[in-house]
Amino acid sequence: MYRVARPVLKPLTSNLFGGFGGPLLTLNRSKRFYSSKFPSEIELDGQTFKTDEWTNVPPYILELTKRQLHQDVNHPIGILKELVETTFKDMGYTYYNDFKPLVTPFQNFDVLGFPQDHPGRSKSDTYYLNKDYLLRTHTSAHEHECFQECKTPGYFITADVYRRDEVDRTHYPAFHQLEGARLWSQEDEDWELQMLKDIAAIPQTDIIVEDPFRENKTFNSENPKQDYMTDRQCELASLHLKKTIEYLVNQVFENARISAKLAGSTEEYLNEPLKVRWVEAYFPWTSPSWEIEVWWKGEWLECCGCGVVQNQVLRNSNLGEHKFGWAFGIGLDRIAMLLFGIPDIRLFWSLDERFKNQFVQGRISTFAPYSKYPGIKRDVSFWLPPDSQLHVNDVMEIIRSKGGDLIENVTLIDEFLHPKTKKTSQCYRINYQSMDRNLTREEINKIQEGVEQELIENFNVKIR
Ligand code: FA5
Ligand code: MG
Repeated sequence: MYRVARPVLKPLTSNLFGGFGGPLLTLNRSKRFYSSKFPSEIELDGQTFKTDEWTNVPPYILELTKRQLHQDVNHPIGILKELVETTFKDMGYTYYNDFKPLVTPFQNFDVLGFPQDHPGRSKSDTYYLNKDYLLRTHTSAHEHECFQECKTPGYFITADVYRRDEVDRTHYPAFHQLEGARLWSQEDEDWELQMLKDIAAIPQTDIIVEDPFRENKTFNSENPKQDYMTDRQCELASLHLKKTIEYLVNQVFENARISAKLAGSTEEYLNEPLKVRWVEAYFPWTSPSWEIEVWWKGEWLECCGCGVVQNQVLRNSNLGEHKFGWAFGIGLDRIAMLLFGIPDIRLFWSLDERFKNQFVQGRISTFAPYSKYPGIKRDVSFWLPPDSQLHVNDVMEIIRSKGGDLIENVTLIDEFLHPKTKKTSQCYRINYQSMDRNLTREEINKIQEGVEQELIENFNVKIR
């Protein structure tokens, strides 16, 4: 989501956008929406926050902040995190796992150079407790403090992150990221020798790498080197970054392969060499920047954004003029879905013993579905008032708030503008399905009524 600034004034079209987050109806933040329902104070981690016109974090999201799945060594997310940490043991990294999800807009956006009008800052994309506090949307929110505090050449951060987003099999409003970073100093006379040594220390892999941006093609006018670095510094930092991520990806996916084979799987992909490719990207706090994609079971999977850290971030962290290095942020949930064969991202949050008992520390095992319960499909259709502030993510949120994890996915299936009245009509299809039991018509009817009521009260829609 932070790779490209999304268009700001997008007419509502069907919900078929790639990337993370639906279309934006408007970014007008002066108008209040969906905030009348919040109490005057909310509590998180024993702290009290006065709500204001920015408040949009519902109680069920605050509950999720207590789960800390990455700290559970017997949970797929925790197992994956440990696998990465073990991989980089003794290679100069400090591990941070305890950062609380509450951060300031300064930490999440300002210090990283997000422009004021970046869509990521809006209430439609981010959960705010109030104008001064939000739930971090990425682990990069802690780069600033880690750069200040870290005593080793590099660090890794694992944490839960939160985004208002679509509702489907691969999107959940809470997920996990692992951030890595590493620095060198221009003041170190032997910086080049040190970097070459550090690069050589990363174990070789058999992974097939497609990278049109290697060595002397590391940067260009579209994806530039920063002026304060020499060409060589930028090239070597980029090479160390890419080799580090390739090694990480290799260890994770090779481990998954070994486990799958041990479990008796004979699928064809298990014998193909692992393949990755690098594509150019943009993040406000790195330059040059890339993303890595992994070829897995016939598809390119985007799993990590990265780049050479912008000097301004390091200077803001009191590191002076002469440090340089890289950072990356990898999403853990989608990788864990592939590794453990987990078909729906909701399952990570399941408290059902039949889920939890399948996983143990240090092992990548394949999830055995305990049942497949039938789903129920329902539509919600309504007319929007003419100057509506309703964002697709607001509808998603209301449905998620009312239906919880019974919501398998939600799609905007129809939308049109009435030529005479100039009113817009929208229809959302909700698929209800439980991971662990059968649903009753009565409970679904109750949720549907609740969703409609909420839409009427908060957005003045007319149900059709
Ligand atoms: C970021 O969040 C940047 N902070 C990454 C970064 C760090 C860049 C350091 C440069 C330097 P992005 O929004 O693309 O970037 O998310 C990174 C990864 O998180 C994605 O590749 C994806 O694997 C995962 N991810 C993003 N959104 C979701 C989501 N809604 N559900 C599950 N995984 C997600
Ligand atoms: Mg991305």
